[in-house]
Amino acid sequence: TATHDSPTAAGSGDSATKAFRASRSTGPEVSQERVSEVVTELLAGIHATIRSKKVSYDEFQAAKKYLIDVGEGGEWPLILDVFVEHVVEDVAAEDQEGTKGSILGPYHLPDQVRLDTPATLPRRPDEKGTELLFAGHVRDTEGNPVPGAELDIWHADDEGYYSGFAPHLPDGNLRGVVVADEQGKFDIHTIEPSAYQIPTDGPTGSLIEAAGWHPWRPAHLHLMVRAPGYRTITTQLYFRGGEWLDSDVASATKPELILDPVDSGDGKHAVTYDFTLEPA
Ligand code: MBD
Ligand code: FE
Repeated sequence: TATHDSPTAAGSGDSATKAFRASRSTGPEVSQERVSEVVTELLAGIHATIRSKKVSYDEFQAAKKYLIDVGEGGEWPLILDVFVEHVVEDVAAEDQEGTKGSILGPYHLPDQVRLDTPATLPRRPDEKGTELLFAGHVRDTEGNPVPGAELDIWHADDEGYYSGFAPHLPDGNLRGVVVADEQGKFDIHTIEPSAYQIPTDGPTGSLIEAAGWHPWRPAHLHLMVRAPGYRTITTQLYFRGGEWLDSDVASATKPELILDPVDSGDGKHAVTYDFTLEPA
């Protein structure tokens, strides 16, 4: 039983929309040719579905209402990251070496506290969850250490909520930018997150329910690993045996990204994972 009001879909949607707008003050230059080519094919896909599924006027108007609701609920970042981003990531990964990437998702926030290793992510005095020591090295594709690499890490708490997107959590909770040492080594103390459930009281949740799908992502850590001169890796790490690993609603798991923590005897978990960065 929760000791606080549950975050609402509209509240976290608004926060995600604001965070996204703030991260994108200028867009890329896109040529007229590119806009025409991509949008023409996108529309052709929609037209083909209407024909093959014989979509009715009622269904078309219901879809229009639904898309209006997605915008009003602030859920464009959520629904696009859940159902579309994994394919954009697949395409980007075609020419990416080193550690596998995964989707960014809607809940990254910039400018979190910088911490030298060994680091403990900001947490409440009574933070629930199994303690996790997450350690490893950042190296380049030749195996050389990347001194001072930054590990920008953020994850949900033991109830599956993200700070910045749930009003009962302090700003910056379970978020930080950890700076690796001269050997590229990092030690991060945190807690294991719980699985994440898409809010059921907003448009993304109502689509999932209407279609008879499930709203869950397996428990995960989000990371961006970066260093000057290297291509930034955006990825997520999952937990062996975790529920929903084989049916992530966001289709963002990869076998190479599953951690296997061991019990360090005192009820705490420990795991190592090494990152490989390719030259920019
Ligand atoms: C998440 O926590 C997440 O990582 C993604 C990709 C989408 C919704 C919520
Ligand atoms: Fe997430």
